[in-house]
Amino acid sequence: PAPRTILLTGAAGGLGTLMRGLLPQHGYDLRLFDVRPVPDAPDAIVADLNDTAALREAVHGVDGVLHLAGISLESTFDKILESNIRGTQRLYEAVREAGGPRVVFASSNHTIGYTPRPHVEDGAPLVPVDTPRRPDTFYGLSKCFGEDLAQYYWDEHGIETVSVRIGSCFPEPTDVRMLSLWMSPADGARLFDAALTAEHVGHTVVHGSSANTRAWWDLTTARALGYAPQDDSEPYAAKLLAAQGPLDDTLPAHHHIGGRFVDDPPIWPH
Ligand code: NAI
Ligand code: 15L
Repeated sequence: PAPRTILLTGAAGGLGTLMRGLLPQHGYDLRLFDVRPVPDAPDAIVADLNDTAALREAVHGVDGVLHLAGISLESTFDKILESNIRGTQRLYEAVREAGGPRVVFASSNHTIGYTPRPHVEDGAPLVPVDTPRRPDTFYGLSKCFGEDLAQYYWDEHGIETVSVRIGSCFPEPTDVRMLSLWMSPADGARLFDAALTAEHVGHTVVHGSSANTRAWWDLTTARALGYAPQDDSEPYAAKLLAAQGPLDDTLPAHHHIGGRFVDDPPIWPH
């Protein structure tokens, strides 16, 4: 089939860089957008999400939008408001004006960060996708807003979105918590592809991770899109557990899904 053209916002970021490498293998042509220059990509649109003229140009003629741009850690409420809340609303307006290509929204585990981690090994159920939201930061709160914005644009304007609550998408898991939340970059590309191509998604919320042996959350809605994860963090487990020890529930950062975002969140540097 002919490559589908998608707008990739946040193309200069960590996940954007990984997806620039992987999504072309799934048949996508990428149009890149970021407020920072994108290395080796002279055609990238370098603009802020609040630049409505740039957004109009960016979404014109695309078959879908993979919306990764935004502040990806905790910050001041004002900065989060500008990039993640206003910026995402402006993107949806441009999408609506363009006739509604589907959006895949990079939501986060931090929408439910204050949920206690389930002891699945002792028989506790996996966390379902409709568990009540318990954001752990202004950052997590902005992702709750993004999911609600997506629902509203579906109900009001018929714009489809898959909100992917990403666990931790990095080349390798780097701590014990991540063994439960890791999404390998290759599985990330598989999930975004499924989210961009599944039929009749309306607004669907999915958990985004690999098929981890130590998973905390349920992947049913992701699999229903056709996502078939191929990776598992388990090969990294012995080394990480030997170095860091098991999670200790007396520590808030170990007891909750959001990890250190619940008490000592990493702060956006800019
Ligand atoms: P990142 O911080 O490396 O990349 C974000 C990119 O967005 C940056 O290149 C930045 O310049 C751009 N950006 C920020 N504000 C912008 C604005 N106002 N206008 C235009 N561009 C703007 O983050 P990463 O790790 O690549 O994450 C990508 C997305 O996925 C983020 O929305 C993040 O919240 C979300 N996410 C990522 C997870 C992960 O494990 N990497 C986990 C959960 C969610
Ligand atoms: C996120 O939402 C962040 O954007 C990412 O940098 C990681 O910290 C990830 O969550 C995580 O919880 O590991």
